[in-house]
Amino acid sequence: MSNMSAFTVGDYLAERLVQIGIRHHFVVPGDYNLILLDKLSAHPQLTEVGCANELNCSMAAEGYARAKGASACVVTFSVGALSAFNGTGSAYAENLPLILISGSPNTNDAGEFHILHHTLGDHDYSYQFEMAKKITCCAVSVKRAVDAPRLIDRAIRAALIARKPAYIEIPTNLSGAACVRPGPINAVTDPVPSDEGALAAAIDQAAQYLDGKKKPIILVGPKLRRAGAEKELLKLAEKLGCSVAVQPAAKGFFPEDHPQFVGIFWGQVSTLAADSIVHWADAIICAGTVFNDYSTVGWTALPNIPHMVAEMDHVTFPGAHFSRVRLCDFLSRLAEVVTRNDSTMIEYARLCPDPPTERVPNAEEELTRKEISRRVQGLLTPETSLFVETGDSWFNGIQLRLPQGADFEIEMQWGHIGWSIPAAFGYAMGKRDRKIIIMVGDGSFQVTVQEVSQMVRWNLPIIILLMNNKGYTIEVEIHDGLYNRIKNWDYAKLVEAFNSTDGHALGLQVATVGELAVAIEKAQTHADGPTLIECSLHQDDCSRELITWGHFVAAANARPPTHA
Ligand code: TPU
Ligand code: MG
Repeated sequence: MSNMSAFTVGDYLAERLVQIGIRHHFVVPGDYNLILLDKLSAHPQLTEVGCANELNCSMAAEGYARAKGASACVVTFSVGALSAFNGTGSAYAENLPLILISGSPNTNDAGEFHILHHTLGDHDYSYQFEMAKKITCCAVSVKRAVDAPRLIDRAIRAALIARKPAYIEIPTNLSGAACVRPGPINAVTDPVPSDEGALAAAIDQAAQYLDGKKKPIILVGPKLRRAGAEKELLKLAEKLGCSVAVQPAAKGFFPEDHPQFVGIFWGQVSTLAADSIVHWADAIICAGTVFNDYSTVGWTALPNIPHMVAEMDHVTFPGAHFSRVRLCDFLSRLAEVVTRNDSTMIEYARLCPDPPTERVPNAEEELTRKEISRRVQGLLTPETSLFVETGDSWFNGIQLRLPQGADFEIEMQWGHIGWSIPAAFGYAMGKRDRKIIIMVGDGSFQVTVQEVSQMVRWNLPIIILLMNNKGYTIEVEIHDGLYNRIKNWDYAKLVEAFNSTDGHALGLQVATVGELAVAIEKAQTHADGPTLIECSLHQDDCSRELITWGHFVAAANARPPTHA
């Protein structure tokens, strides 16, 4: 067999990616990764998806991991990888196993003290690997083909177990080097089971914690889905019969049409009075929660009673900690031992707000944020996946009522403006049957707009609702200055520029209630490409929640140093 047809390092990697369920790999080519790209795309089950730049490429992979459970982003050395680190950071913050793969210099160059293109111009080529270690759960740098299987398997396994990104660096002259074939994939994918002793002890402790408590409540956080524990949580909730509040980044992880759903809990900007019932409770079962400055509204909404926190692989109580307890095992075992206590539901029925009365405006009225939300609400079906971007879109999206089956995607921990465009594109490649809607602000859209061209290229009927309030309004509400004003664009025309001679993007501009209605109708029938609806809004037309939240986050940012 000639060396060209032998099984190679690149083939090994391709096979492993396919075995963990990846069907698309997101790429930007460069001479350090070209051979690797040839090998990956030669795999019959892998489809190469080109992106316009590496920032977007990494964010597209981040979105694909949301849809498929794992993803791969393949870039060239330094000029590519350093941009892709941003989406990798997002995957770390958002608990998604994104495999970042970078080509790197020929193995001979370091020893020969060559100066190479795309590098810092020094003789040390280890810096990218060292940087990658900080933003992944496992970084490996292949130096010899013989090490590749072991290192590739180690990185992929670490990512899947930790639900974090991993980094694999492969020199340009090793991707095509001969390599052994992979063994069974179970060795890479088998989960680490709970420790039986720790699990049993944690369940005992939980029973003790709940003993004598009269008003238990469940609070669901963003790590619940990443741990694959949504069903188990539902089982526990129904057994206990208590109220279930959800953190903003976990919206949709507990069905919003369920009678026990009591709203999104984030302090003063909570929906459906979730804050009142959380504050009334005397025991909080936290499942996959993240209390950061945003979800606690500038530290004003931390639960102030001792609570237990079940994390992806451990549980912490006031006074006790148990490692190697998987969230799904803990929740389903707890469901078997708890006794029903629906006191928080009885109280919630007393205090929950009545549904708001809806005003239907006339067609000729000026378009408002409220009207856009009303229209998006009407678009939501069980097949919808709604992406909401950093900005007032977070607050508008969180207010919506999700029907059963509708999916809600938000990147609240990393909070990179522009994330929603490439992430929704990547997600769409992984889940072609979903009806995808993006709510995004003008400032965010300007960051990653190029990836609309991939939606055009792949004929994806994604609906983009662009809230054009002509500025960085979320920043205005935190701290205003001239820097929050941005150049206005003709967004509708811009997306149609991506069509060139063969695309089908539709760009529409609306400024009245009636125009929005017509545009939405057009978008719904436009099946062979994306539709962008540019919604013209008054600069000050923003949600009550954004103003309140911005006020408290600004106060948290402005705390003077406690140590001189
Ligand atoms: O609805 P609105 O006007 O708040 O949204 P828009 O227009 O998208 O503005 C977002 C403004 C914004 C900035 C500039 N939100 N957060 N930032 C800070 C920021 C800067 N750079 C990145 C990559 N991410 C950020 N979150
Ligand atoms: Mg804006």
